[in-house]
Amino acid sequence: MIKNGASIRCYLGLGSNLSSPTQQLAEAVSAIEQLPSTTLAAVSPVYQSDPVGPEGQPDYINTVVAIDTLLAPLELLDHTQTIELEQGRVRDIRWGPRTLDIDLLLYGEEVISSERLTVPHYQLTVRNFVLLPLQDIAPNLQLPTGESVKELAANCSKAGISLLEGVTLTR
Ligand code: ROI
Repeated sequence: MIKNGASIRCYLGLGSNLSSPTQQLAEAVSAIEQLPSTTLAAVSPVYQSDPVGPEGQPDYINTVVAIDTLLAPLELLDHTQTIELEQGRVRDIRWGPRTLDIDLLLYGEEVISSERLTVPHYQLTVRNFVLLPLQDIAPNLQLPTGESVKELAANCSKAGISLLEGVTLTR
C-alpha cells in the first residue's frame, strides 16, 4: 500500500474466450471495483478479437479498464491473479484459451522490470485488442516511452477485431 500518497492511475487489459466470456469480463470488472483502496475510473467498450496464439481456439472478448489505486504494483498483481484464479483460470498452454486474463498494462508512469512483472506490458504496443479499447478511454495518454496511444492505435491492424455494440460490463 502506498502510504499517505496520491492514488495511481492504472490500466488493466481483460480478455476471455471460455465459459461465457462477456459474463467473465463483467464479473471481473465487478471484482476489480471491489478491490481495497481502489476506485474504478473507466470501462472501455467491448471488443471481439481473433485469437493471438495457437489456432483453433474461440474468439476473445476484450476490454480495458482504468482504476485509481493506492495498492503497490505487486499488491495489485496479487489481487488480479486472485481474481483470475477465482474465475477458474488454469495456467496451462502458453497463449492457449482462458476463462480470464487480467494484464497490468500501465501503472502510472512507472517502468517496472522484475521477475513477476513487466510494466508497461511487453505487448501493449502491438496488440490491437489492447490499443483500441485503451484509446477509447484514454485517447490522450502517453506511455512512459513517450509513445502516444492515439498514434499506436491509428497504426495498428484493424483486421480481426470488431466492436461489440450494445454490450456493457457494468450494471
Ligand atoms: N488474443 C486475443 N485476441 N485477446 C486476448 O485477450 C488474448 N490473450 C492472450 C493470448 C493467448 C496471447 N491471445 C489473445 O493471453
